[in-house]
Amino acid sequence: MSRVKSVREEALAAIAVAPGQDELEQLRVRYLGRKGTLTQILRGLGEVPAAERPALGALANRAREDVERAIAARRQDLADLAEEGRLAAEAVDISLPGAPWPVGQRHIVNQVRLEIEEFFLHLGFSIAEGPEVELDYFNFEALNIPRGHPAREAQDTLFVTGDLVLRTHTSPVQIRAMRARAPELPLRVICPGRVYRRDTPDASHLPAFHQVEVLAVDRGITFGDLRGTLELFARHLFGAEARVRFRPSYFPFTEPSTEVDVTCVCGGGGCPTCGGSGWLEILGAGMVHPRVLEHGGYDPGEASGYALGVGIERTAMLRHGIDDIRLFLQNDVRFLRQFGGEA
Ligand code: 2NL
Repeated sequence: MSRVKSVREEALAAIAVAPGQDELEQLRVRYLGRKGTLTQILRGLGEVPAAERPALGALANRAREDVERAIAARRQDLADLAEEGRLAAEAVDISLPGAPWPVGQRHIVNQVRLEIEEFFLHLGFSIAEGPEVELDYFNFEALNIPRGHPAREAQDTLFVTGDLVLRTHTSPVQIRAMRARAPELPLRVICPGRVYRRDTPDASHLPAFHQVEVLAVDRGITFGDLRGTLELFARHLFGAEARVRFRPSYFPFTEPSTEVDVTCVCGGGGCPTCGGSGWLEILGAGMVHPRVLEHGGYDPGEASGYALGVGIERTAMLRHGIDDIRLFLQNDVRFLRQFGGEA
C-alpha cells in the first residue's frame, strides 16, 4: 500500500513539472506502459494475499487513474504554453510609426504648365480641355487647313481612321469652346494638353508632347492686346528683365501670324541655348483668321481675337538649358530632382 502511495506521489510530482511533451510521454511509459511501475503492481495483484487484494487493487486503480488524469492535464497545459509562445512571437506592435514612403515631386512639365495656367487665370482666362482623339473637322477643317493643304502633310499627323486623328495641337479644344459660347462675348480660354505628331524621337522631337494654346475673342481686340499680353507673359516665365520681339510668320489659322522671341539670360554672350544670338524662339501667335472665327460661330465683322500656342517641353528646355527633349520621358529622378517641385 505504501509503495503504491509513494509511486503515485512520485509520478504526480514528476508529471507536474515535465518540461515538454516528449518528457511527459517518457513518464507515461515509465508508470503506465506495458512494463510501467503501476502496471506491474496491478499485474502482481494475484500474488497478494486475498484479504489485502481488494483494498490494494482499489488503491492501485485509483493511483493509475490519477496519473492518467495528471498526464492529460499536463499535456493540455504544455500545448497551451506552446500556443501562447507562438502568439507572443508573432505579435505586431501596431503603435509603431510606419516606414517613411518615398515621395516624388511634380514633373517639370507640369510645373511649367501650372505657371502658364496661373498667368492666364490671373488675366481672366478659363481652362478648357477636350479629347485627344479628335475629328478631322476640329483638328484641321475648322482651323482653315482644308484637305490637300500642305500643312496637313507638314504636321505629320497620326491617323486613327480616315476621319479621326490624334490631335496635332490643342486648337480643336478652342474651336469647341468658341462653338459652345458663340455668339456670347468675350471668350477667354486656355487649352493645355498632350498633342501628337508623327515624328521619330530625337533631341528636339517627340511623337507626344505638351502645349498650351491661348485664345481671346471680343469686340475690338487688336494686335496691340496680343503684344501687351506677350510682354507680360515673357516676364512671368523668363524674369522681369525679359523682352520680346516679333518676327512675321505664317499659320493657316491666324492672319497676321508671328513668331515670338524672348531675350536670352546670357544677353547674347554666346550661350549654347540661344546659339549666341541673344534670342530664344518661345511661341507662335497671331490674330485669329476670319474663317476660323466663322467656324467658331462668331461674325468676323463683329468680333476679333488673338491666339497663341506655346510648347511646354520647349519652354522648360529654354528656361533650364535642357538640350534633349527625351529627358522629360525617362523619369530619371536625378534629372527630375534638379527642378524641385515640392512633393
Ligand atoms: C506654335 C504656334 C499657334 C494658334 C497656335 C490658334 C487657335 C485657334 C485659332 C487661331 Cl482656335 N489660332 N492657335 C495660333 C498661332 C500659333 O501655335 O508654334 N505653337 C507651338
